[in-house]
Amino acid sequence: MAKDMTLYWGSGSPPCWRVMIALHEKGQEKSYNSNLISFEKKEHKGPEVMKINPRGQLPAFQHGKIIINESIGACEYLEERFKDKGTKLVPEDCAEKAMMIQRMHEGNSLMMKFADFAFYNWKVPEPERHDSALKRNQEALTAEIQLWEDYMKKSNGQYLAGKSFTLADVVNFPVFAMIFRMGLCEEKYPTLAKYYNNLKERPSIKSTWPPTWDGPGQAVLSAV
Ligand SMILES: N[C@@H](CCC(=O)N[C@@H](CS)C(=O)NCC(=O)O)C(=O)O
Repeated sequence: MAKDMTLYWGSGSPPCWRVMIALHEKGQEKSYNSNLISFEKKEHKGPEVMKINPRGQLPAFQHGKIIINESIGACEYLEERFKDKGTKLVPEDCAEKAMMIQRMHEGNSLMMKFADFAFYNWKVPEPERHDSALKRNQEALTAEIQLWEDYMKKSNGQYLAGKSFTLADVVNFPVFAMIFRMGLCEEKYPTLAKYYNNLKERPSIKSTWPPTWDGPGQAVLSAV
């Protein structure tokens, strides 16, 4: 049967990975055309992707005539569209649902602080760099990660929001996986490390693990 879902994705991109995890959790792993795109070759700026996502960004996701490219939106769409299939990713209970929504969107803050820190050396030309800015970015990221460590202590390192695996985990696990890969110290953040090590064995996560992540990443976060 022809597949009516298509995902263009890039290896190691947390926004792409979260959509893949959602597809797998909702039992749709065999129901979509999976197109791995090379960032290095700038394929994300090619006509196929631009037709779906005019920003030339990944993920680019289409289901029939519906296009939904924003990764968190695509995850929410999949949960809604395949409500009765696979894992239920949104809790019934109102308070648990509120916590899930809160944690899901709070992940943006983690992503932004990670980007400010990690991209500073890569994007700012050397003569324009200041130690004070580097220090400020590092302190902001450390405080942010400590906040998540404290959240996780309350849930004993199991899931980000409540007693079960939810959209909060779908959206944020790829970000934690990326920061541990980039050298975040497991001993310093033991509860987050427990969360990361438990979930990396989950079938939806294991089977969608970024293919370019076979070796260790650049250890830029060891000081955080
Ligand atoms: N808001 C988007 C962000 C997507 C995004 O930033 N994708 C990056 C890869 S992680 C990308 O395609 N970057 C290439 C570019 O912006 O040209 C989402 O979450 O879906």
